[in-house]
Amino acid sequence: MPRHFEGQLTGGSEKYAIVVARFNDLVTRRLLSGALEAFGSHGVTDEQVSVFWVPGSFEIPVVAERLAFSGTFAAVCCLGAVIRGETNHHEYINQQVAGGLMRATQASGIPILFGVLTCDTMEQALDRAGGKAGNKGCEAALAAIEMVNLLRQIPEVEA
Ligand code: DLZ
Repeated sequence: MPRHFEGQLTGGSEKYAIVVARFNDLVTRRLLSGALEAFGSHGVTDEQVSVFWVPGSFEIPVVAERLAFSGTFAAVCCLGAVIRGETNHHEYINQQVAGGLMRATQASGIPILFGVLTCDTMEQALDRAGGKAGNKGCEAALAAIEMVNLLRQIPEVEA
């Protein structure tokens, strides 16, 4: 029988950062509420959480990377809402944000959670920000706690 490892959903004493985009803040404020509620209901107090606002999703990666390398935070939750407009602007934002966050999490070894909605319509976004399709901010916060607890079980390897 192999040993299984899984991160528990119980917060400890570590600090968490949230990076949230102001663009489409009708949606992102709801994602933020979901994330804060999830942290609170899983043992992470408000004092353990710092929230960093950026203008839009495109600006999330640089701040997330700085926070991940700061040595202060155990995980960084990124929240944004990219909604398809009349141009293909959203495609550039989506690819750059996802790629930037993946590179930063791999380089830092700190979990960076992708709570950035990529939707065709505002209705789809609201559905995923506390509406009928749940709250992706909440899911990002829970994934952050789980990953912190999982990584703690894996010995660090010198590069
Ligand atoms: C410019 C722009 C557009 C068109 N759409 C979105 C969006 O749907 N979601 C989002 O978070 N941000 C958007 N932005 C703003 C960019 O992310 C960025 O803030 C600006 O291009 C300035 O770099």
